[in-house]
Amino acid sequence: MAGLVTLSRYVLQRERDVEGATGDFTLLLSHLALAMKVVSREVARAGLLDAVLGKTGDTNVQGEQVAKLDVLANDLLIEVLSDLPMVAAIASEEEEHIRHTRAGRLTGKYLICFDPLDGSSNIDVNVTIGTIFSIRRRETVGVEATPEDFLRPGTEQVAAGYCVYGSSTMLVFTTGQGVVGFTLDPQVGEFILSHPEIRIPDSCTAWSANVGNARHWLPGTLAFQETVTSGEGRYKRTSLRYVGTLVADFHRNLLQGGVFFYPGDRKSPRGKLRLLYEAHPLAFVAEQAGGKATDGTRRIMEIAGDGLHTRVPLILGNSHEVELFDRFTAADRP
Ligand code: AHM
Ligand code: MG
Repeated sequence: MAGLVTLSRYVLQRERDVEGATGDFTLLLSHLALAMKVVSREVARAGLLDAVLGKTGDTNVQGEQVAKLDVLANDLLIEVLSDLPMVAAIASEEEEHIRHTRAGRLTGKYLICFDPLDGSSNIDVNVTIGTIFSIRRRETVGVEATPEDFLRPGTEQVAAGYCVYGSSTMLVFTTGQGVVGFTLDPQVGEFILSHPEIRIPDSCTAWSANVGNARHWLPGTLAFQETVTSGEGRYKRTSLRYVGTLVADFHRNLLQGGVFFYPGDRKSPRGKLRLLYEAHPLAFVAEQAGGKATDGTRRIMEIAGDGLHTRVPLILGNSHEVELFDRFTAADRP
């Protein structure tokens, strides 16, 4: 594909190569992209509008304070997806239960999970935030989807990705054939192909973890930290980089090489991050870029959730460091 490749052109082209494709997936992805463009616009002017910045005063199902931008992004995504006949139901970080769509509740073949605004604690201070999404096909078309339809391994995802609202807005996703990245041209209003084939470099440029939790970490995690900060071998030029927005930390490590970990520890044995709309989608992207994702023991993609908001320890990044983490922490396992 020569010249300027927009997201729609790219997906349409890809769909043409798939036998029996109906165009549904193209439509779905372009609507998701539309919602993320609107979120990007709202994020860009967050400091200017009272309606966008700050907390709503509510707490969500995780017991966390809900930011106005969380709600705005959540409502927007639900609204955009609800009229698509190919989408049956939605699971969101901000919704306790699944939401059936208006148009596709019976006939829709896709289930969508998302974290509408990842990195909520960074909204009010103008630091990079993101949206994460995961698309899976359901087996039970013809009836309303149930929560159990969502509690399936990540290997059943047909596509997943994220949008990072940074110094520019970028959409990165996989459909199981590698990872591509599109950068939003705000003047044109289109996502333009900027990263045709993303592979995670096999070097540990950065390690990312909330070291504020180190007092709760188990011995293996501490030993791993010691290795990546040793300044020896592979770690001569390794820096600590932690934004506190999973999407931003992952995005940097994906492009430059590195490892992110939010492990299980003494205080939170299941870690902090959520399986369905944080770990599964980013694990899919990481693997498709040549990296890995585990919970310290198991491949994230093979884990099926036991609840919509199940938390899971997450070790994510280039294969070398993820494997090393798992070896170091093997003795910590019960
Ligand atoms: P959120 O989806 O409510 O924003 O929470 C998830 C975020 C991740 O983006 C980030 O990796 C992590 O929480 C940061 O947690 P901590 O502040 O404990 O370091
Ligand atoms: Mg969030």
